[in-house]
Amino acid sequence: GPLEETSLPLFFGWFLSPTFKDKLKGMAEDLLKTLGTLDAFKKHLADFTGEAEKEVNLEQYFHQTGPLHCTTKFCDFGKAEGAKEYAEKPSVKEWYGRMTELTLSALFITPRTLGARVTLSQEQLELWPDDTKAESTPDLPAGSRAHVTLGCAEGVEPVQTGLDLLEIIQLQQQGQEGEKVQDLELGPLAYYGKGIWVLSLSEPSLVPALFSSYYG
Ligand code: 2AM
Repeated sequence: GPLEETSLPLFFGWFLSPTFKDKLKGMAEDLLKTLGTLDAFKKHLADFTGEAEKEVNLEQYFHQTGPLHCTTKFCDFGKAEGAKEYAEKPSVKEWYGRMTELTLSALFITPRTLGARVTLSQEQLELWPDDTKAESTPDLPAGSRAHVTLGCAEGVEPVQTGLDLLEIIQLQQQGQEGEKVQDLELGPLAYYGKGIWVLSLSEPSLVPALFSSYYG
């Protein structure tokens, strides 16, 4: 019936606690501010502008709306493959409405997205969907895509953040460490080419988050 048809959310995920949300946004703003001043960034400005001469204000380049979260399963109100199966998983039912602590291990910036990489614990991996093998990168460990979208460039959909992160992890798995640019306050900053910048957090940030769902 109609109730059943509308019972699945847009997505399931971990929603960051409001207090930490501001801290994380502050970290990202600081990084954007610093990156914009670096000669190394200016050298590769064309990655962002398409033409080397143009200026870019990184602090106004990315936009974010809605609650900060780490998507576990995109359900699209039931239209996404595996949505119903995911909602019925015992681990999903067990964890629903409960808090966990997410580990943020890096911040990344690309010409498309700004995000934080989330390193999942074994327990948290139980909430990761099984269908990730269907993704374009089956050789990466489960949960590689876990992230928080902190912003998207004009015209870019948030789904892109996870794809950008997968690209970064794939480069790292291939043995690329990126070109080390500088040690920032929070850790080393590296450039991976094609406008990809990664700040590895020397001390991972622990974020309280609530496992729940979003109906939009
Ligand atoms: P995000 O997880 O990178 O932020 C609503 O659109 C939410 O679901 C967003 O948070 C978005 O990206 C995520 N999302 C949208 N489409 C998706 C897809 N095909 N696969 C995984 N996550 C998706």
